[in-house]
Amino acid sequence: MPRPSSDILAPIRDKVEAGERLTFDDGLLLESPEVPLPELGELANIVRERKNGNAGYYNINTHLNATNICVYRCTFCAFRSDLRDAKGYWMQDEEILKRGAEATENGCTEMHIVGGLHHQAKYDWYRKVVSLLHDNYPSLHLKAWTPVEIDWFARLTKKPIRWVLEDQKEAGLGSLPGGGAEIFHPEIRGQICEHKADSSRWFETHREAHRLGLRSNCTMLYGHIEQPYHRIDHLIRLRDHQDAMNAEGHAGFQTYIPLAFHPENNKLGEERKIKKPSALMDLRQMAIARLMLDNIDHIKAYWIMLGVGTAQLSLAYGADDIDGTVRHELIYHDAGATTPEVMSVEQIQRLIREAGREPIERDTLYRRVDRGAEGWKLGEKIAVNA
Ligand code: V47
Ligand code: SF4
Repeated sequence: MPRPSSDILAPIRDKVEAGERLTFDDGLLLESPEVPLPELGELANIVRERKNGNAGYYNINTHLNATNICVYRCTFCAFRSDLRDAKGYWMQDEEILKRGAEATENGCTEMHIVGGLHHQAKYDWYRKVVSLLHDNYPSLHLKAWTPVEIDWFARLTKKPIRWVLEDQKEAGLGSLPGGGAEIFHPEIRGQICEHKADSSRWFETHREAHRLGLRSNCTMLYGHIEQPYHRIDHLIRLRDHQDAMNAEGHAGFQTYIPLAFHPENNKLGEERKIKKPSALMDLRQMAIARLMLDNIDHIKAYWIMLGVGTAQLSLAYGADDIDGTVRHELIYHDAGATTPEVMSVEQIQRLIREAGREPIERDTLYRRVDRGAEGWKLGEKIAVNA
């Protein structure tokens, strides 16, 4: 028996089926609690399957947070430490190299590198983190530094963003991760991360990176003090940026990752008594992103943050990608995530298959990865329908 469709979504359903772009007001309507979640998921799934068919991408990766000591005090952050805190650490070369060796032995294709802005670290140290790893483990793709870090490097060196990116590229930087975006709208940004790179600096960094031919990701931190219109504003700013880059002939963002606020061990969560977003909210945000971000190829479900069950369900709510095997993650575990430390390739493949999708290993730049007895090699670039 056909399920009755809610009238509220009818105009949006027509647009989605016709491949038409959704407006800011459409986005607000999608945010309305009256919209039934299964219907939202069905719509997002239309876009997901149009773009990425039945593929469920994953990668084999690891994280490196070379220091947690940070000059900033983002109120949502449970990872940072002060200079004199017992929890503070600052890795030396041997430890960084050990992580590179471990990643290579474990068959990782990617290392995700972010961290604190250490009061005493000079720019050369940050450059060395990249060059050490790149020179010793050249097959490892280094997805490193958010615009918050690139902006900090520009301050340290008194050079433009473009110079920093060129210099990092020369050292071995492969692409930029999506962090530091939080919520762009100044009504919220000023309350949660007052001093670090603002939204215009965040976009400037990605613009310069895209113009240099680097790919990057983007994120949004939701489920704290923001309202639905802040979230839709955020998604539309990302979409506008992608349009502008595409118009210049640059490929731009590869993937969007919605990040659910984790309220433990941080000022924002504790003072405002905020609860972690529900799985329903997580799925809603995944689906809304897939519907609004019509010019971004991939939507990633970050299982470390969502939990394994919700990440699996996300594959029916707009996501086409599960990040990743992951190892050495700190940002979410410090903020109360109870997910495991690492997932095996077999587990991640099973999770994708159980969701009815076909598991495909990709590298950071969305090329197929073929594994054999002698290790891994890169296959062709994954095709995505517009
Ligand atoms: O920018 C920090 C967020 C981000 C908390 O590009 C928190 O492939 C929730 O950007 N609760 C860093 N979120 C993580 C990130 C990321 C993760 C996975 C893949 C990729 C990618 C990027 O984590 C920060 C901030 O928005 N964050 N603290 C917290 N308590
Ligand atoms: Fe520092 Fe990043 Fe934490 Fe902000 S989110 S306090 S910049 S480590």
